[in-house]
Amino acid sequence: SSATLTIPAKPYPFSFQPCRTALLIIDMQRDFLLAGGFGEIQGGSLADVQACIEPTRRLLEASRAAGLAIFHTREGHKPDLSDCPSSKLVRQAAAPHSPNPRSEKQHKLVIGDRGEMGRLLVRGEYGHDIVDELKPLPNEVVIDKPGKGAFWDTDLMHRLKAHGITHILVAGVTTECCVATTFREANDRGFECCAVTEATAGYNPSFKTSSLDMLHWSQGLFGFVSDLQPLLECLG
Ligand code: TIU
Repeated sequence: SSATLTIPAKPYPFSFQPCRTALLIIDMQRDFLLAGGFGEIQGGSLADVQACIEPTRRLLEASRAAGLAIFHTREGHKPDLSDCPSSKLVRQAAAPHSPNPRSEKQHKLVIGDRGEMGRLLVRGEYGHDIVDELKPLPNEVVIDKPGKGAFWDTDLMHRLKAHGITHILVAGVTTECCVATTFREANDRGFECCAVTEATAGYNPSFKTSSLDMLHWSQGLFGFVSDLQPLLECLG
């Protein structure tokens, strides 16, 4: 609809037209949310990130009913890892040809290694796909991205423009990593963004709090942050 909706938000109310607004759900993949996945291997708290699945499902349902454009993203790489820079591999664990020696502190498995849900963060693998609760519908956009930010090396910008999108509701995992990076990229490209508190989570609670605080600090440095309930009431 072209009516303007307004919800309470920090630092001040967020107004948007549903026909120009997308729901962008970042990386709600098994590899980040379920046992045996990449997130758990990185040392992430699964209880924290799993707590945002149900709120995100409710937000997705309300957004579908209100006619918002729905965009999902997945972080991952080609099977030959040609799109995974060595910087990304070696920060997690020593890559096969890295000049850096492997340290005890690094993780046992790296991107592309075989985990319990297939090769970690590799496209086409079971673990790389979105959890059942949030499975995309055929008319929804799925962006496969090699980086943390969803604009880097993807056609997300063009897909949003093709839908006439000016405003974005942002959900997903992890708040401190791919959500914050994408939010900042979107702000630089002129999109008005609002993160939804219950529909995002990180691998420890203080990272989530700080990440959201940074987004709206100083009269909206990068954008807005709202709670789920007022948004559901406003969309419904
Ligand atoms: N989706 C996302 O945030 N990817 C990550 O790698 N997250 C971490 O917290 N590492």
